[in-house]
Parts: sequence; structure tokens; C-alpha cells
Amino acid sequence: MDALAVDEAALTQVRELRDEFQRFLREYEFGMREVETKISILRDEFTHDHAYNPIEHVKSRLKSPDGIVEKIARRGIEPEFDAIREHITDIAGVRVTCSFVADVYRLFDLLTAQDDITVRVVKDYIATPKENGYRSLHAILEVPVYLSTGVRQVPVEVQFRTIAMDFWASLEHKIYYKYSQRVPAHLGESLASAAVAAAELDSRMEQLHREAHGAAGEIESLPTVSKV
Ligand code: 0O2
Repeated sequence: MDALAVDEAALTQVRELRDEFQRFLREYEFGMREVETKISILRDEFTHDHAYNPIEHVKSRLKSPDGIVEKIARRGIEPEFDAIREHITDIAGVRVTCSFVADVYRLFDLLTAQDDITVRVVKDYIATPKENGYRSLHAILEVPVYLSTGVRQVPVEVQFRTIAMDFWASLEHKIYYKYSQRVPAHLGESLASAAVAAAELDSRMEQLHREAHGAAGEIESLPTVSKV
């Protein structure tokens, strides 16, 4: 076999691997789009039928190839597509920022009650905040994605949080990376106390909202899962 033939064979292999990786990532992108659509339908329905929008904003992201490789190495996962599928469940991520804590749980209930959604894991960092003060409700949801080759159950990590939680998490994330993951103690303490202040603000704002809008604006008066 001459050198040119060997190169061609190697190149073909690399191209096949690239195509397979792109196909692999596309499944997550489709899963993410399914969840985005579900959330956007709920948002539109709330806005039109209940004159109330519990969602402030929605952000989605696919984990970067570098991020996937870093997690494979950190967790000691077999570098095979099936193993990655099984062990890395946050390749597709959707973050839903809500107005109030009650909306966070309302949205979570409405989404997870849908028949085609399977809840794999729930981590309630609002009920039990992380030591550094981080709050959010995390869920790994599986959604069916219908491809020409059949159906795939795709995991999507959905994070539900309030604006105050999002503000805190975004600042903490910047500080964490600025100090290369070793946040000085005094900053860590300030962050933890800022997280408590943010939670208090959330609760006061929700109270104010209820007082201002009375029964008509009561978050509890919005439809429950069973009525949908
Ligand atoms: P990115 O860029 O947001 O995706 P692991 O995923 O292995 O780190 P675990 O237990 O599987 O850990 O995930 P967990 O606890 O559900 O949290 C994963 C994601 O939640 C993180 O994703 C962050 O988005 C967010 N998160 C969790 N803890 C914190 C925190 O203390 N501060 C902030 N700012 N965000 C947090 P990634 O992959 O780290 O980043």
C-alpha cells in the first residue's frame, strides 16, 4: 500500500468520525428544540389565555465538544458514543428564567406532566441550596425525537430559576472562573450571603405581586396540571 492510499483511508475514517459526531450532536439539538417548543407553547398559552407570563426568558445551549471531552476525562467515561449518551446528560441544556419561585414549580409541573416527557433526575437546589448559595431547580428530562431512522429518547437538562437566582449564578460563575475555581474565602462568604439576600428579595417580590394583583393575579389561580 503506498503512502497516498494510507492517507486516503485515514482521512475517510476521520471524516466518518466527524460525521458521526455531528449526527450525535444533532440529536441533542433536536431534543433541545422539542423542549424549547413545549416551553414556548406554554408561554404563549399563558400570555393569551391567562394574561400572565410566568417566563422571563429562555436560553438554550449545546455543550461544546471541548466541554464534552473535559467531562469524559473528569468522570472517566468510555470514549464511545453509547457510553457518552448514557453518562453525560447535560449535552443539551435549556434554562428557563421565571418571574417568581411559584412560577418555577408551576412550569416544572406543567412540563413534566406531559405524556411524552420522562423525568430522569430532579435536583431541587431551591429547597436545598448548594453550600455556596446556588439555587435552581434542575431536571434531566427525556424527550422523544423522531428521525428518519426511528425514535430516539434524548436527555435534556432543564434548569428553572428566578431572575434573582439567575443574576446570582451568572456573577458567581464569572467569579469562579476569574479565580480559576478557587474563590477566596471572603468572596465565597459574600456570595453565600448575597444568595440569601436574593432569596429574600424573591419572596418579597412575590408577596408584592400577590398584593398588587389580588386574586386575579394570584399565581395559584393559574391552571393546575390536572386541568390542562
Ligand atoms: P454550563 O456551562 O452551565 O453547562 P456536573 O455537570 O458534573 O458539574 P452535576 O451534579 O451533574 O455536575 O450537575 P448539577 O449539579 O445538576 O449542575 C450542573 C449545572 O448547573 C452546571 O453546568 C451549571 O450550569 C449549574 N450549576 C451547578 N452548580 C452551580 C454553581 O454552584 N454555580 C453556578 N453558577 N452554576 C451552577 P456546567 O456544566 O458547570 O456549566
